Amino acid sequence: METAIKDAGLWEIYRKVQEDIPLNREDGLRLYTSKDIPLIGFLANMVRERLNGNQAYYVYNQHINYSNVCMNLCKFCAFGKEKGHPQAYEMDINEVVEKIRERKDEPVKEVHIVGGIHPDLPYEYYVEMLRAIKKERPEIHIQAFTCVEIAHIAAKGGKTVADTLKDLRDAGLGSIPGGGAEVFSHRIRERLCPEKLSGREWLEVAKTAHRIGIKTNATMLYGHIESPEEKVEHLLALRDAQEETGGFMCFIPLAFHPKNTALDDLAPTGGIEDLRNIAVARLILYNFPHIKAYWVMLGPKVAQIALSFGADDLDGTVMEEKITHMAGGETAQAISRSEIEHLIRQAGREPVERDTLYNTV
Ligand code: V47
Repeated sequence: METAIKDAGLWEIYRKVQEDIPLNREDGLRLYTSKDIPLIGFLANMVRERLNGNQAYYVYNQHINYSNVCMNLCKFCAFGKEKGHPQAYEMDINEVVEKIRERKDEPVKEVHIVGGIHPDLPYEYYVEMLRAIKKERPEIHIQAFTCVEIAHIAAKGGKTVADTLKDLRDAGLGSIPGGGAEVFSHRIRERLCPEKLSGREWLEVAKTAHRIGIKTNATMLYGHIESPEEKVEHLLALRDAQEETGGFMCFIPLAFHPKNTALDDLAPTGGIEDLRNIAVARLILYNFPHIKAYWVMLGPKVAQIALSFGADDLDGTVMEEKITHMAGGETAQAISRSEIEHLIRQAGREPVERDTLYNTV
């Protein structure tokens, strides 16, 4: 093994991994350009097992997308629609609560709620939505509104991000999902999502949440026009933010799905690319407790293999996912608890059902 690692030019990285020394930009670039995927997986697995042993987590959750109306219309997104578009929709609060009620006899621990950047929904809509969900199902953890939505909600209310987060928390917000980070690079944002919150602003919202005690996740959308340098910069910026606040729970590399988007001439990601992005994230983000292989985007088979390439979490049962499926995702809409546990056991890992904050259920 040691000879293979030396021959692959990964010796220095192996030594750092063994000694728990943070990898630097050059290491990141080497990992993104090396052809030795099994060895990169081996290195990432060392970190994964040091942090999470043999455990692989999943959560019994439910997704609700309250509206797809969006002013940003990012080029990589097939979900967002302009107001007035025939496929545009928005749910009123009763409809959102009805979605919660439909699953009330199931042991759902988390509801994951995201939507577009809606031009007219008022501040109170978001606050009331959380309150109404908590009234219907007080014990459920609400993971809602990406950092991009939080900044938008704050602007709607004429409030600071910190005050908005406090209002949302008082109404029932438990934590914040990792969406909207995309790739922080100016070049990418200019070309793909010029209307969106900048990378710096996204990080500022996340850190503000952490400072008032709200945990968040982080993502990176890969497989479009990004370069290895831009991905490494993205990961290092997240790592630095985590050094400051410690408020990130989990990092999720998101595999770009091109169908029905303005980038539909691009090919979907391959399995090797998916596994590499999981592994490099695990290796660079030493201070992130968890790396999620989101089965909805990776497909259950690649997600299962990812459990040996740095990932320790498969997300959850999900139910009714729209963002990936509108972009041509062919995975199922939901997966049962026994199917997830089977995937995990077959990978030689021990399934652990968790709540959103990674407490064992
Ligand atoms: O922000 C949009 C991405 C994100 C496409 O925090 C696309 O645990 C692929 O962030 N192909 C939303 N991706 C989803 C998300 C998420 C999902 C699951 C768990 C968590 C978590 C977060 O989806 C968006 C964007 O980056 N996205 N369009 C597409 N065509």
